[in-house]
Amino acid sequence: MTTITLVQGDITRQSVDAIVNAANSSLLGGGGVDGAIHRRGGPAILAECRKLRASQYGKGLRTGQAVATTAGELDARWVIHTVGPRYSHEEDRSELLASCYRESLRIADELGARTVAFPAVSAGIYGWPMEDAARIAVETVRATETSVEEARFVLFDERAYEAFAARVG
Ligand code: AR6
Repeated sequence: MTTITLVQGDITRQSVDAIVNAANSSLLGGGGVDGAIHRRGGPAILAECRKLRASQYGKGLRTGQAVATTAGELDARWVIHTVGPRYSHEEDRSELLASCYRESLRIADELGARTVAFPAVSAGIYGWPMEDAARIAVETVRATETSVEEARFVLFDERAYEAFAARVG
């Protein structure tokens, strides 16, 4: 059984086996959580991302997929980079967002990570409404078979925390 826990705060301050990054397909950094992880984690993470681009991911990481690097100076062993979908009013992309959580947990299992911190993927720059992002995140983690013991959602502000708390109950 995976225990879901909620924390309001900065994901780069978490002490866990793996920290999930809301990345983009370039894997070369950006704003939001991505920027914060690379800033605090230092250059080792970006160096590994560049190697991944040069080897398996020449065209970038596809939306809904995940890949791991070391965690540099973060208090974690790995960063799992996943690419959330941009929110669309025309198209239902929920399945791609669910895939981010499933694939991140699958990679965590491959690594042997037991504690994993997640941000609210797609709910910032990618524009996903927070309540719906929280629903998809919590439902997907609950429905995924995994050896991860703790899935810790780390929510930056109170509104995000409340949205997740309403789902976790
Ligand atoms: N700790 C925890 N949560 C955070 C932190 C932090 N340090 N910083 C922001 N958040 P976002 P996305 C929250 O924009 O929507 C990047 O440029 C934030 O308030 O980081 O998936 C990438 O390179 C929001 O609730 O990710 C991509 O281009 C949530 O984390 C793009 O943004 C996700 O916001 C990805 O956009």
